Amino acid sequence: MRLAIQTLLLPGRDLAEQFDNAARYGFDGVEIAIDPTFDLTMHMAEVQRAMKSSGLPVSNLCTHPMHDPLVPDSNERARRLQVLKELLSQADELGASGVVSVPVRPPYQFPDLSPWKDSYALTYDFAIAALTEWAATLPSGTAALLLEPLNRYEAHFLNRIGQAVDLAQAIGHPRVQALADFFHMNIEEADISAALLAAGERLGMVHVADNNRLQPGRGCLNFRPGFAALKAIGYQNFISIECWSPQGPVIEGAPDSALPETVHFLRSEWAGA
Ligand code: LER
Ligand code: MN
Repeated sequence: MRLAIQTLLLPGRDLAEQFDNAARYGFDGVEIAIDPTFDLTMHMAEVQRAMKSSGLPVSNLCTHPMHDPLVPDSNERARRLQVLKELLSQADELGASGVVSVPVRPPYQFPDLSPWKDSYALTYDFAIAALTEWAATLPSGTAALLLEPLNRYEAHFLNRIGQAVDLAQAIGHPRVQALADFFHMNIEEADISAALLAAGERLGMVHVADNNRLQPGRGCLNFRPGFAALKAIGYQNFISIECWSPQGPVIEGAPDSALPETVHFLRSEWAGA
């Protein structure tokens, strides 16, 4: 098991301190969150220095709603698709496995054109067309676009892993995969392990939080069935901690004691799965 944690959850005055803390807590990698306050292009050298001094790799890059590509305005959509392409190149440069992407979420939603096509079918067909065309223009590299389903309160398109896997399969490019976030799955899936088993090789990345979106071990989610499924499909990539409260990213307790506890908890759940 390789455990990562998002930068938004790590204490530290700069990236070097954050990466050092992640290493000290027992993590194997760091997921870099890109948002309006953090422009990766301006921080590439700093990330590389932090990786070197801590010895930790970057597991993947996490995007923000400002990166969701399938917006109605065609110029803005082209710009966002270009940004995603550049982020994939930066992920490759850092040795990271991929870039998280939510194709579309509120306030954007495709119209309901029933009985011809409802909103979901229209979005699905458009996503296949737009992302297939986009994937064909990728320069060589290996980092994947990681399609992330969110729960129904955050998105209307892609709520379950099977839907992201179907979309990835329809696009049919090796650099387009699905991401499984246990917090969203706990709301939307009938059976977390069955969904992971069905995803198989199309699963490119995993996010974890407990049912209340605090760090694993601080809620009532049983991680073992899902971890057993990850073992069964031979999942090798990182499992990354992503915790949120309604006010923003959160770790319950003092990170210096709470995060090593989380690492210990997840490793023992994995061992027992
Ligand atoms: C949002 O809830 C989420 O899970 C992120 O990984 C993507 O923005
Ligand atoms: Mn997530």
